[in-house]
Amino acid sequence: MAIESTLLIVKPDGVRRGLVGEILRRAEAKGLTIDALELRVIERATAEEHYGEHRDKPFFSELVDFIIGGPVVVGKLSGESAITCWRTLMGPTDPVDAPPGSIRGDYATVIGENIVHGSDSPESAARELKLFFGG
Ligand code: D4T
Repeated sequence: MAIESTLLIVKPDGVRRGLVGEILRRAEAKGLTIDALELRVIERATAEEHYGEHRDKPFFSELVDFIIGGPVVVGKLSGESAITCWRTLMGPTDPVDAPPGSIRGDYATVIGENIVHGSDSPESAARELKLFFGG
């Protein structure tokens, strides 16, 4: 158990569908604190670095085009075990596997438009928070 911080992104599909308030409500209701929050359009170079681990995957260019294709909300969520708590609230990457009650389970059907992002480890969180908020 430890106080952690994690990167939240409400992806372009979540913003377009008017889900920002609902997603932030769920994070706050869980007990996580919003330490930073901003609406922005992600630059291509930032998106390519963020998704660097997927650079060789067949879906990489589609993934980058999608995440830069409209405004997103980026945020820093903090709290006890914030990384795991936020991943649990989001549900599994593929919405088909996501249980009702999770964000992806309630609002998404396809893996390419899965509404939200959350860092998957302390190392990823540190890297991603630096990339989006400068540390
Ligand atoms: P992100 O990073 O977007 O929150 O997703 P996850 O952390 O839950 O999952 P990931 O890194 O494995 O995938 C990143 C991103 O790529 C999309 N994706 C993934 C896709 O379009 N097709 C695929 O086959 C996979 C595995 C969805 C999320």
